[in-house]
Amino acid sequence: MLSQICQKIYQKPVKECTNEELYLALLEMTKKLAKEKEENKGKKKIYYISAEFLIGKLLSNNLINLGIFEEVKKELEENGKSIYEIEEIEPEPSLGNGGLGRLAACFLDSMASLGLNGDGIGLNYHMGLFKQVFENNCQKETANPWIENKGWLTKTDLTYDVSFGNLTVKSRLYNIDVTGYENRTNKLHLFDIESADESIIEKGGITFDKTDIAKNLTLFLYPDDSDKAGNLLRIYQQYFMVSSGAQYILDECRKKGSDLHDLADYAAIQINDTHPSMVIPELIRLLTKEGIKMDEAVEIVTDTCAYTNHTILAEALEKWPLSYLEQVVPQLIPIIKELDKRVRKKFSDKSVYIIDEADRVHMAHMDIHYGHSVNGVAYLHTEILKDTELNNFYKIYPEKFNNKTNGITFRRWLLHCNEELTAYIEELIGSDFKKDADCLEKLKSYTEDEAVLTKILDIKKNKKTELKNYLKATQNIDIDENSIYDIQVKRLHEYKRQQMNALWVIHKYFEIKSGKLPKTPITVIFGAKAAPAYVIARDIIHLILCLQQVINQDSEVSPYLKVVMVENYNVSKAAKIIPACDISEQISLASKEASGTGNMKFMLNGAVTLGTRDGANVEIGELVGEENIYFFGESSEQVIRHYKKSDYSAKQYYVDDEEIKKMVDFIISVPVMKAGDAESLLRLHAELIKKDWFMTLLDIKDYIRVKEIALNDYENRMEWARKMLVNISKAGFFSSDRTIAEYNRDIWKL
Ligand code: 26V
Repeated sequence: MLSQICQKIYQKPVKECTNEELYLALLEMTKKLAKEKEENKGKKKIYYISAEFLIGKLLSNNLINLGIFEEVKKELEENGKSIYEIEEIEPEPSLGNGGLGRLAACFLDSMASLGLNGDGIGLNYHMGLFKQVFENNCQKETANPWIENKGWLTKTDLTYDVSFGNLTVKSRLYNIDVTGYENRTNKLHLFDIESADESIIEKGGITFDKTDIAKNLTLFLYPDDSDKAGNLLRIYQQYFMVSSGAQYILDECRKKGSDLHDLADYAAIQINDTHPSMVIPELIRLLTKEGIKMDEAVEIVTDTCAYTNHTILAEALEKWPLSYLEQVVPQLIPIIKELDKRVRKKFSDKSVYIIDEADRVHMAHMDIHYGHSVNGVAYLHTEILKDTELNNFYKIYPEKFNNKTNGITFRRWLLHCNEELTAYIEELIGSDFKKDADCLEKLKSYTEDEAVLTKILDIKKNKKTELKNYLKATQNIDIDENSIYDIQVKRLHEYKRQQMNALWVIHKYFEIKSGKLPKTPITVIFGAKAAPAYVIARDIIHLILCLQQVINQDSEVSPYLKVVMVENYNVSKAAKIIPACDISEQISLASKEASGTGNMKFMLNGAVTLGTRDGANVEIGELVGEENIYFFGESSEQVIRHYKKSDYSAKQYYVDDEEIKKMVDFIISVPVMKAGDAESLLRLHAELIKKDWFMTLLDIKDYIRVKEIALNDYENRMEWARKMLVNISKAGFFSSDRTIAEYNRDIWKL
């Protein structure tokens, strides 16, 4: 197939083509095949509207979903070419920050794979999330362009006007095909502003005039919002997305025969966190413009929209000052005020008002009152929403609340990233698990089979060697494939507690220095980006990079302990790192991680979790059993109590415990200060002692204790392999196919 295309485009055989030429040929071929599977049947469609779709590279995934990956790989091999080298050419679209955006991408894959009529709606950021480089042991941000003349994006003729208080802009629709696994093709609709101008970005960097909306609107994902101009720009982006999306949805439904009174029979709109919340007042505005009365418009929109909450962190729940909204979207103000008035008329409890006493608009409150469903993303998370954070809403609308535990697409996070494990699983239990993830349970019957356990260990070893080679080639770091790979990769946030893992590294360093050597060497691997304006997060990255330098250069310690901070952690790096992991670090402060999805990817690839009873870790624990997971630390109830009583004092732990004091003080010790920047290290040191809002010192001792048990257990290779196999066999529940089937059953009803 490929050879014909190469002949046609380049008039030469595959073996004479460059990798770049082959990439473009495969791109064209894939797009054509995807188009043939395009369907738009079914009266009702789910529109998943989200500010982020962290889709990552698409080539291999599309080939897998179209069922031609093996064939193409073979044809390339026969011509002396490698699909793995070709996929490196594809630029990576980083249209998301982390879990929330990657979840949206997994959901699109599952909707198409289940044959659901479902599209994504978002923004066509030209740069996406910044590219991270390390300089002087610090994170530096650079621009990350991904759009090329020839790529996955298809420009359409569809344009809309979007009006703001001070200007009207033209939005244009671009599409990306979403191929389902041996199923239909759906679409990701990305809106862009016609007048975007990349030349306003400072060369190589990520700074630009934040006030020049007509030029900057879609340049970056979540530009720095540490100042007013940044916040206003976010509101511009959000409204641009929802207004374009709402016009598109209404047009499409009308074309299918809707008279708009029956919109909810044609459209289900899932609001992914509060970033798209303005879609509610915008739809009401558009419907009333069409002559529908306010009461009915409110009812129609409520029946159509549903809201997913992805965090309980108060600082992450969006509350826009009314004055900002008045400036950017004055046309929505009468509607938002009317919605708030209706709430005030019905309820006396001020905590459920949309506009608070400080004249801030609580976006989530609007979603809950004027959507028909509110869901959390893991069992524990939903319970906490109901019991504490959103309890006042739960009391009003118990029937709206439901849980949808997150999931991941096995096509990317097993079939694509771990072909060897996939092939072996297929050899053992057949290929049904690719479409019905629960079939992985069949692996349970092999937990006593030493040949199978040995093979599982062999595959892991191969993946570890591949990662070793990759890190050598990309960062010139040497690690030992025979060491234990202990991995924490995710966004950098204090609540995720990378700083606790760093303190553990310090603890191990002391042990080794004092002659207490680990039986098997340990490689601690981190990967994380910090939001540019998040100072303490940057300080934590700085500390890890300093530890990497100090420890790896210490010949007494480095044969037993290594630290690696992977540069520019993103989706394609995740695909290389996750299959190589032995111990999966999921150590957030209990109650703070809504779900986590990395935890699921690691488990599926045979890593054993070391974690707190937080987010979906709780469900992982229930599935695999206590003997196949390492839990530590205080429970979410205990943590919530500490916050309520304000009785946690980091200082007390620091003063009372010699060992803790020694670990924390190492941050400002001579060798670390020599490797790094004193201001940053002193700030982090002080933060840990004086504030430590996410209670690192509360759990550090138990973390050290339980991690030691895990490291010891690793020595019994067969026992460990059994744990790995149990984890893989129980991962089926975390397929996003299951999650999406539940959304459809309970919320969308397609
Ligand atoms: C956003 C922000 C922005 C301002 C600074 C602090 C802060 C802290 C957290 C967030 C997270 C926003 C929402 C989010 O990404 N949630 C993630 O969603 C994943 C998919 O449901 C879930 O697995 C993660 O646990 C959750 O953190």
